[in-house]
Amino acid sequence: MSKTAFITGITGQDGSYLAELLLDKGYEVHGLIRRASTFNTKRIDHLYEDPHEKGARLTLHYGDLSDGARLVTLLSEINPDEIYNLAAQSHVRVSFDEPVHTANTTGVGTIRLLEAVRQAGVMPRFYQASTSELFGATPPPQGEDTPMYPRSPYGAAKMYAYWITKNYREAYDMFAVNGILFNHESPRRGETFVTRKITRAVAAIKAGQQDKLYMGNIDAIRDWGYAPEYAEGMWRMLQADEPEDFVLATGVGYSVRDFLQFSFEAAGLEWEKYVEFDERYLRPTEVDALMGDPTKAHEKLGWQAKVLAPQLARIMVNADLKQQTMNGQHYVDVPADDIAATSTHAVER
Ligand code: NAP
Ligand code: G4F
Repeated sequence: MSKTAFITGITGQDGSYLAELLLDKGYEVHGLIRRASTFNTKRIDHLYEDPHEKGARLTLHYGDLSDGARLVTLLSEINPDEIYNLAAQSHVRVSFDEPVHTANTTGVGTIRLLEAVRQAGVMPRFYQASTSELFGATPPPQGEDTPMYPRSPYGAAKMYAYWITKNYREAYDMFAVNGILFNHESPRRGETFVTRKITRAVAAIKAGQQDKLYMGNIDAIRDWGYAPEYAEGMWRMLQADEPEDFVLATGVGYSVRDFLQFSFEAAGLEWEKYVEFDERYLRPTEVDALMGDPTKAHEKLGWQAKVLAPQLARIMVNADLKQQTMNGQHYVDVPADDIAATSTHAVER
């Protein structure tokens, strides 16, 4: 019997890789998508199957984490074996601009989904997309037992989601787990996160379409891994014998400055010639350094990150260069992200 999974955030970076993984494993996959005035399914278009075709295993449903009634209806209909709650307003800088919206989706959205599970009377295993942002001001290395000190409305909202997931595990005996994931990136990464902002700029500079890249705090340290590997880790957490929380990380930290160097080098460029500071990209409170301790995931799940930041930068630069040379046409591994490469997008953060 094939399993059925329900993924919120299926149109995001992680959702697209997770959907691929589960379909490859023979799952029937249901995804929650938001109604938008333009198409927002670019990252999963290559997975789309005509629902009229017999045996189609990917189904998309309109809905939103702000609409609890809709979640109850969907879960009653789908009766999933596994739920992956990946949906969120996931941008830390934007969360300072939209703190209430972030709390409502990233935080309270999680309890809506957990309550929908109870009200629908279904018994799925539940994965919550928790984050290294929970550790915030606590210095590295950070592991499952490290004290948490979030430093943004996003981090605080995820803190609520983290604890309510634990609480439902303890209160209702649910198989509900937190994956505490450190930063993970890919050619499908949202264009305003720092790695993708850099690799897109490198491609645009190389193509002569851009001459400057404006950045905020380039001394920040992050533990950057490769997103497809992290999707595998999420799945493994739900296959474990017991529900437990796990850190996924590479265990190695690099600065944003390092990532600039790796990325520009990959295109034969010197970053110092192009990068300038713009205070608009600073955050009111910054998380200075994140570097995870993935020992538990290695020992209990057999999970280990293989791609580190230098290789990751090359993968992403090559994909963005390729997208440039394809002149905007569809490129197989980068499902048609917005290819208007520029660092000056009006609301870029
Ligand atoms: P992402 O690319 O920003 O994707 C976020 C997804 O959430 C998108 O599918 C988005 O839909 C959806 N979404 C946003 N608000 C929603 C709402 N109100 N109702 C329903 N769906 C909504 O994020 P990601 O990088 O894939 O990350 C996945 C999850 O892991 C997020 O919860 C993030 O906070 C967490 N996380 C990420 C990292 C990382 O380094 N990537 C690390 C730790 C934790 P649209 O496409 O319509 O916008
Ligand atoms: O790429 P970032 O925006 O990611 P951040 O804030 O670490 O958050 C990401 O990872 C979290 C896991 O730790 C996730 F939970 C969250 O959803 C998201 O995926 O910024 C990384 C660092 C920050 O210190 C930021 O201040 O890069 C610094 N930075 C410097 N200049 C910049 C810029 N960040 C952005 N986005 N844009 C800049 O120009």
